[in-house]
Amino acid sequence: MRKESIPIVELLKEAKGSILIATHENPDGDALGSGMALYLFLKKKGKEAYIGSKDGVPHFLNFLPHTEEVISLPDGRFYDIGIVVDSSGFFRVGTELKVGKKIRIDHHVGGDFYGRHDLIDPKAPATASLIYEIIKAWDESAIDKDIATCIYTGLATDTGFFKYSNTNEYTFEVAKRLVSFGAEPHYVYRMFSERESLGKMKLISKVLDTLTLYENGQVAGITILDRFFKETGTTYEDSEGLVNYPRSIDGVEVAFAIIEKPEDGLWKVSLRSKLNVDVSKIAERLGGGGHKYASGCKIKANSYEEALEKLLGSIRQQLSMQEKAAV
Ligand SMILES: [Mn+2]
Repeated sequence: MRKESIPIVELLKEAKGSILIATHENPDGDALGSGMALYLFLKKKGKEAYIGSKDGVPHFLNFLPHTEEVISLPDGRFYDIGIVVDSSGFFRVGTELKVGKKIRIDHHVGGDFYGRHDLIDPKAPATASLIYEIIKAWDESAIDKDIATCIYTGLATDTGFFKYSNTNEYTFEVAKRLVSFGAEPHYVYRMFSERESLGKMKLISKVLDTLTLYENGQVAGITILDRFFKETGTTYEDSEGLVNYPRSIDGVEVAFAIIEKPEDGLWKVSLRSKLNVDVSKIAERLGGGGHKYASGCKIKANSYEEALEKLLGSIRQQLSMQEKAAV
């Protein structure tokens, strides 16, 4: 458990002006859960706080309390303090923001640093657990059912509901506290995981048809073409989490999903590792980033084949480097 003082707490306690909390584009459970929890807490403390997301609130997170208050970014306003959560930098917001002081709260390795008020801990299971530490260091008694639900959602979703390697004693300690403050594990699971549309199921069916193994079965990938969304009446946010299907295959070490984004002229890649391969290195070589077990990048390419070849090239490089290091 964290013992040292947290500089961001002192800064926020003294803050007089407006504070914008921004999530990364296409927010996941940790980004929005963390952001909402900090937003609700700061408002409770009498601060002029706002929360914004470039892509609004996805369907699978619209059960979080007060999400109707999320601002669609950019909104053209100036904020005295900007806090980006669960992101390796403000560029991950996906749009330009006008903010005075910049602060980052995150658990990704590397990324941009804005000064001593940043709170970055790659050992934290989720950004949500860092938000919990901030609130605990300030006034834990302010955690009500709504705030607990938001933090719990970040922690639960980033750990695959307490299955991934970032699940440890500390993860459960925080989860236990949150449940004691009113978070309901079964409710969060049901709302997050069991409200899929028929279209999403049809999308999964199409996507699983593309499943391919590479490198003697060590690598598995799926492809999500833009037309799949159109044919099934789904949208980009429905692709969230599909990369877990290739990862679940026996013998696979690296899983990826490659998603066509024609409006941006690029291919978005999500990477997952099962045990030993560091997929953050694979993503970094292609201009992206992340953690050892989960990372992502965007590839500019003229064709699917070109994008796939670039991706596989970086994957092969990582596999052979790690094989050599293991000898
Ligand atoms: Mn996260």
